[in-house]
Amino acid sequence: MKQSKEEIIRRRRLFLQAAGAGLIGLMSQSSKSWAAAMETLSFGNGERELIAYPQKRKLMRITTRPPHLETPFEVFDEGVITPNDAFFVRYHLANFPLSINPETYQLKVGGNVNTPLSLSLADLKAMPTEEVVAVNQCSGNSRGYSVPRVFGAQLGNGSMGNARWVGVPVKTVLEKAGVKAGTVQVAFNGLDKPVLPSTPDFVKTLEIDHALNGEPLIAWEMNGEELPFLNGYPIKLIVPGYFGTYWVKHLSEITLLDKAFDVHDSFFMNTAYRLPDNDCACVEPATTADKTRPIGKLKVRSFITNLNNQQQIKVNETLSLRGIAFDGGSGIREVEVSSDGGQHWVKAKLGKDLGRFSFRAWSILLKPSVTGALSLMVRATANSGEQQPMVATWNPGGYARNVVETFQVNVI
Ligand SMILES: Nc1nc2c(c(=O)[nH]1)N[C@H]1C(S)=C(S)[C@@H](COP(=O)(O)O)O[C@H]1N2
Ligand SMILES: [Mo]
Repeated sequence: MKQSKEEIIRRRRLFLQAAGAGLIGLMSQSSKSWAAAMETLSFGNGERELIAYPQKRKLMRITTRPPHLETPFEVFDEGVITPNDAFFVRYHLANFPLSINPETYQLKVGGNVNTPLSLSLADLKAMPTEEVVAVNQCSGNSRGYSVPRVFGAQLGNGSMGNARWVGVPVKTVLEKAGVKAGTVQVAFNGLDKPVLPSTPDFVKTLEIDHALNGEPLIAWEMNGEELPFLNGYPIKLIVPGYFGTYWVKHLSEITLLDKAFDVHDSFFMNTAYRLPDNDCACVEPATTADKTRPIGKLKVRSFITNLNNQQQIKVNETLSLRGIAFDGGSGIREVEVSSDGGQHWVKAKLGKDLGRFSFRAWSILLKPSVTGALSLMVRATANSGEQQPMVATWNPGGYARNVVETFQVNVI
């Protein structure tokens, strides 16, 4: 039965009240954590409570205010598309919206344009749409594995996800507004606000050529449904191939700039989310870089998804391994597995290609012939030629980790 508009709005309010109440309820529950379901990551203080937020199944709670939830790694074995209710959640500012009315929502486009626009959701949805399957990965995904350890949320490998997004290209909207000559960057802002005036707002910028290249989308649909509230309802910026920090949620304002943002304008471009400006984007552990640049494209990565660390497997029995690989948009050329510390590599079979920005499934059959501890390594090579490094590089933010992963199993 089709719901009336009023019913939809009422339900949304109810959900939002539930979200608000949920947050308060959860905060007062921390002393009861002994009773909670837990998941443990393999680094110090890696115990995480599993908590269900509105529209979400139980996810690993990193922080409560603002909510920061990680996807338990088993989810990535369910398929190459990450289900909406299992998709990770990240916010920087505690003052994020708890109530959004889709009827009155407006996206403002202004700055260096011929015609400033104020677009409703209906206006956006009336434009020609595009669809892309793309990975959203937090820059700090896997930060908890940095050695020596670094400041910031101690994330395991679950601050990433892959979804099918539908929306209108940023290019279409900018062209409708009319990009004035001399535009160099485009700034994207969402509805969330700092709690204190001294905290900077979360604003991200793209270079104008990137904003106009047809890839970034303003999306309202995720895996065939409207965006989950905590993933940026009702619209978010999708930047295929780029780290999640650019994927601005609850997108409300686009501003075309005739000069680049400086440090006073955008803390989140000019101070946070920067990498050492050199080829490896790395420095000697526990040092800082003289020069940095904003983080950009995803680096090539791969994981085994159907093995737990220290799992027991049987000698002389065929083991079917499977997993995922992805990169910053050239697509995956090859995935290889090694069971001898990286001396020999066997090519895995690649699964269906859902596009160059998507997770790519892979699988391989292995038959261990001796008992004892076994290290399995997985390494991906992208079409660009980029390959995962065998040794982890280090940077002060613990960003963009992509070392070849090693999985320890016991052959019995
Ligand atoms: N409005 C807003 N958008 C945001 C952020 C934020 O704090 N506020 N965080 C960014 C970061 S760092 C990440 S990793 C992604 C996470 O997207 P998700 O919560 O939908 O998984 O959102 C990005 N977009
Ligand atoms: Mo992030």
